[in-house]
Amino acid sequence: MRIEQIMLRELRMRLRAPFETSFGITQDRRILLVEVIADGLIGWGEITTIESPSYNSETTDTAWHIVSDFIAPVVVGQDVSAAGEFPALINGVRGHYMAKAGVENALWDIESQQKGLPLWKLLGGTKEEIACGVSLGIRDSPHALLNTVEEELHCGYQRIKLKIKPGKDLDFVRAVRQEFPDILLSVDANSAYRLEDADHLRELDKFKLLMIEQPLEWDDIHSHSRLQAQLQTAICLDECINNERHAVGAIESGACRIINIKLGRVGGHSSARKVHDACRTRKIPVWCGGMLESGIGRAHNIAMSTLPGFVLPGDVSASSRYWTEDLIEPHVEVTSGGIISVPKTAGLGYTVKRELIDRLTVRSRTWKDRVQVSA
Ligand code: OSB
Ligand code: MG
Repeated sequence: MRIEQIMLRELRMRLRAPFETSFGITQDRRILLVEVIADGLIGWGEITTIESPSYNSETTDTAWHIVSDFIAPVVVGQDVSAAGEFPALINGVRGHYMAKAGVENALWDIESQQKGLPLWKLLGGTKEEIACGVSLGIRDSPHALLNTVEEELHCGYQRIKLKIKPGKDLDFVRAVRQEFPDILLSVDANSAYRLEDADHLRELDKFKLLMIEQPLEWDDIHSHSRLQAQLQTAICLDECINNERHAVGAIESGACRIINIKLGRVGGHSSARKVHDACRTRKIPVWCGGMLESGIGRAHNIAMSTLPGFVLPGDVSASSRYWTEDLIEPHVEVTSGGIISVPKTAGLGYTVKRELIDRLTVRSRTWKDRVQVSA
């Protein structure tokens, strides 16, 4: 596979509703897409950074910088026999997992087209349907939250995840649990608590939660192991896990019983597979997290979710929950049973709407062999 051209674009897309987490409110997304041409085929990837360094340390602008100055110039013109060789090409770039993932995943799209296989089959996926949940942003009142939960359950979603933060936690979870005693329910704190809050977090043990996602600091596996020892509820790590080593360390130190795999956060499909395999060997269930992606990131998430260790419903939801018009066709739809059917065609399995993408693009940069042709 000879990498002939890389195009990086930034799009502006407005979510249908603002999304509030412990670190802030998001509605206007700055989405980065990567389009790679190799052997005459076109592959797409999405860089799943958010706009500020408040989920992890990457942002839309750091990713733009790293791809522009350290990834695209090194990678364009290179010959690789498979997408899995991409990480070795950029071995010298520390961190910046999401920036790397956007480029690597475009190569996986190309390799799957070349082999005439759906991407999920190339990755080793085994499932033709994936189970879906939703992640609900923080609401003003428990009452407002109950209404949303009811709507999402009506749509068929199999698991409800509530974003929480100090002051907006126990009352909200209690209200939902009282109204819906038997649903699969979890919470996600996005690092809003400290180990000293253990007594407070133990109150959550009353609500039969499937998991508490990333309660403590984004880079602190050790404190999670101290907290897990004091909780009945399973901790799920999100922010802390960037690669297989982190996953193994977290599992062996008892820091979590579940892991959320995000393709961007772990640096792309190669690393995601390794994290998945490490968890599976150790009987740790995994599920696919989301980053308010466009359809391109979502299509990659769907492919990854077909691997056999993805046994819990993911934050992979219908296009219409996020966007009035998504970047792919058909839009991702979820059945009344809370399932997405995995596409059967070669590659990503969705058509990329190039005209719409052009319309939403606010800046782009192209690398062709070793020469940058436009800015
Ligand atoms: O922690 O899972 C998270 C969105 C942005 C940043 C972090 C997270 C999230 C979500 C949304 O929970 C998941 C989605 O629906 O895409
Ligand atoms: Mg999370």
